[in-house]
Amino acid sequence: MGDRPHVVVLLGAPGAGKGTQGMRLRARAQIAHISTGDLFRDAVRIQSPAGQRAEAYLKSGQLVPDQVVLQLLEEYLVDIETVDVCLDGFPRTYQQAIALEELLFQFNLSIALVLHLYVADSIALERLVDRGRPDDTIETARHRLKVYHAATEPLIKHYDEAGLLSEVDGSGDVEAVESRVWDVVERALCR
Ligand code: B4P
Repeated sequence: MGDRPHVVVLLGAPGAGKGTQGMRLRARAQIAHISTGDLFRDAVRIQSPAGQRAEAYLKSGQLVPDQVVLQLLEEYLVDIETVDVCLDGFPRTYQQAIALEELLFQFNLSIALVLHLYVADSIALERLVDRGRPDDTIETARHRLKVYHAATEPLIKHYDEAGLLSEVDGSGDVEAVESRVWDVVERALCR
């Protein structure tokens, strides 16, 4: 790939710490951080058409339909041509993974690393409930974990078979996780 920008995908359950570590990576590696969760929360706040379509899904802990996710993402992915990018919370379904591969192909890019941040459900639930965002009630958080296991977890095997997967333990304090994440990213991006 020569000097082409790198694409890093952060995969993990809700509460695994993808957002937390994505922000740290942005600061540490001068890498663009695109969080689909953040994009949707902003879209809901300003009540854009995508936000109006996504609102009920976010509230109930369902995945936003693939078509809406892809429409929203398209305008943000223009950056991908020029800088290294960390995708946080995308892809979350097999269809999204295929759409991402097609998009990267158009830009002559490919995924450098899929980092699976894993934690036990009990830890994820505790973190989410402690955070207390509107979609962090115990019922919604449990449902989001269920959706994760059904729709997103199969991507781990998909990326493992593609030789792109690295597993990182997301338990412990934020700094300890950051250091494990950095070890893997540093190697993948040859920093
Ligand atoms: P996201 O915004 O992606 O939310 P998340 O999975 O809950 O968060 P994350 O894993 O990033 O946890 P965080 O670091 O914040 O998605 C929200 C919703 O958006 C989804 O349910 C879905 O409806 C929709 N959506 C998003 N992307 C989509 C897509 N591609 N397709 C369809 N729908 C989509 O950490 C959680 C808490 O733990 C924080 O309070 C943090 O401070 C704490 N924490 C983190 N690391 C810690 C550590 N090491 N120790 C202690 N606490 C820690």
